[in-house]
Amino acid sequence: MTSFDVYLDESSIKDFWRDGFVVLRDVVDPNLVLSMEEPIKKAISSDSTDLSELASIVAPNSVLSDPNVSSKEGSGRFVAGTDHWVDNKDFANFACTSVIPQIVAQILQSDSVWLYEDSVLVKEPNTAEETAFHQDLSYFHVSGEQICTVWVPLDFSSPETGAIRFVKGSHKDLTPYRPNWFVSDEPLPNTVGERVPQIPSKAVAAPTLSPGDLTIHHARTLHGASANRSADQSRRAISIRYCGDDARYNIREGAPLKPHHETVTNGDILTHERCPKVWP
Ligand SMILES: O=C(O)CCC(=O)C(=O)O
Repeated sequence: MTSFDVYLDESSIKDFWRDGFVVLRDVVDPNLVLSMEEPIKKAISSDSTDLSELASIVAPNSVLSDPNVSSKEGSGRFVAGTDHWVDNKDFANFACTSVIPQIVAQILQSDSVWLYEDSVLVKEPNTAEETAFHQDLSYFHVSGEQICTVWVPLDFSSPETGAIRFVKGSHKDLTPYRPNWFVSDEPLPNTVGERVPQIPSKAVAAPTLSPGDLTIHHARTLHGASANRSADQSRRAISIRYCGDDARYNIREGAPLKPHHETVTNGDILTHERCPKVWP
């Protein structure tokens, strides 16, 4: 049996499967998290996408530009990019060899864990854009129960500064929701499913987090993030998406494809160099 460096208590695993997300405090060395400051700075100054102008979670596929999405008031930008791990060793180590994969193995109750994607998501001070409620699964070309996203903040994040927020228990709703433009609830064209409904504020949990803390949410959990109203504090985060034993490729109509998705067959397990096994 594989042994872990960080053991989670049963209650964290129960919280995840009951609520569709879990908050884990002080589980990653804050120095490791803050060591990603420079790599993030470089990443967002080179190939990233300004979501204020191009509302795209999957930046490499520019089919997502939406003329209906306009920049709202606020001088800050919401900047994002994906798949930095592919050619940056800091991001690769963070996603593949840090304690995060073994934490995910425990939460997903999975013998093995595969990396699906990483994302950098920065809301500069005074960013007016909220991240619209969405369900990650609808963007992913995989199916299964053991699929999740880990959200790791580099800054103190609260509802005033762009904290991630979750619709408690929404992973139990099996309705497939259409992916949206990420800063707008307008669905992506040619996608299938229902539109994400209006979410009553009482259904939403928005934990306050510090570097060293992280959240993990199920791929069906509806979630979004608030605007960053701080005048001087960024909200920088790395999101890493992982799959467990039961995940299989499932190409979703209309959802943006990465090049390697052209070579996979529905029902295949994720043994592809662009979806490396990261645990054990
Ligand atoms: O950081 C954000 O604004 C949203 C993050 C998110 O939706 C995700 O990582 O799945």
